[in-house]
Amino acid sequence: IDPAVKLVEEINRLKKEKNAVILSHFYVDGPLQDIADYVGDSLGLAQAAANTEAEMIVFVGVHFMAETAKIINPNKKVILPDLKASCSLAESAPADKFAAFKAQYPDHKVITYINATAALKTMTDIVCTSANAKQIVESFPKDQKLIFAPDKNLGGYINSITGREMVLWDGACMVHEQYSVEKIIDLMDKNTDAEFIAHPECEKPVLLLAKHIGSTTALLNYVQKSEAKKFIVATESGILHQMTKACPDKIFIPAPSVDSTCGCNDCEYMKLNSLQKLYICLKHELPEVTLPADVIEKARIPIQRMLEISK
Ligand code: CIZ
Repeated sequence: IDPAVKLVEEINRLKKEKNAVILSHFYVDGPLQDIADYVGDSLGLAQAAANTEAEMIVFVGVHFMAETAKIINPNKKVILPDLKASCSLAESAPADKFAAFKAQYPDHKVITYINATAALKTMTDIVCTSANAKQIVESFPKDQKLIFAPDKNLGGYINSITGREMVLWDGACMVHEQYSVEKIIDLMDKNTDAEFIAHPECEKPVLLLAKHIGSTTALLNYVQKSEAKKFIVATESGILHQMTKACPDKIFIPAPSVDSTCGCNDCEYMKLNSLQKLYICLKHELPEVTLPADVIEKARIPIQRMLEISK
């Protein structure tokens, strides 16, 4: 890219020229959140994708999110800045292995966390996000047997608050599995005025320490409501950008990981996005997310069911 190119200006110009909408996830870097038409969590972004009148969707997040936007909008062009922006949760549940797993439970319905491939969604009764997982699970009668995939930590947490005994697929998010209980306790001891808040993708010992557990949107709402002035936050560090914007006078400390040298609070896939890549992607309308028509047709059903329930 010519260093003289003013990226933000150019991105905004191209977006207008091409009638595109930019949807950014809470976990991408601050400037990529600030340039978006809509910034949010997977549920909000799926809703925004369902409601947009733009001709092209630029998804600044990870691949499964762009796939979801494509499934909802099969006739629109959906592009994302880096096709390699994957998700450890989505990768943890390959479709063939999941099909064999599901076959062992023929009388179970399948709830799939949105952090999954389109192929997995074709084998699903309903999709959920962390913002609506409890509501989606409770939309089934109590005696309905359920499989929850792919996040065992979120599934286990929902089991614990609903009293259900969903069968859990053995998947996890590599960012949320990295937190160190010992270091969090140490940090809490040193910051007794701070509240520790955590995302339900964290492991149970971490969740047991938390004053509040919730999706990114729920955590963001919580820090605005709480009287506390300081928070230790156990989720991907991108959300701190919105928290700081919403509460400039409060202090947000990223929860420490087991290996503090690895920058584990960052999702390496989310962080593949950059303003440069966004500019190139908009300019050349590449890379594009495409899916076979039969996958779109089958995967749309459980996503639409979720959107109906979450209106
Ligand atoms: O649902 C999402 O977007 C994710 C990955 C986390 C959250 O809680 O928002």
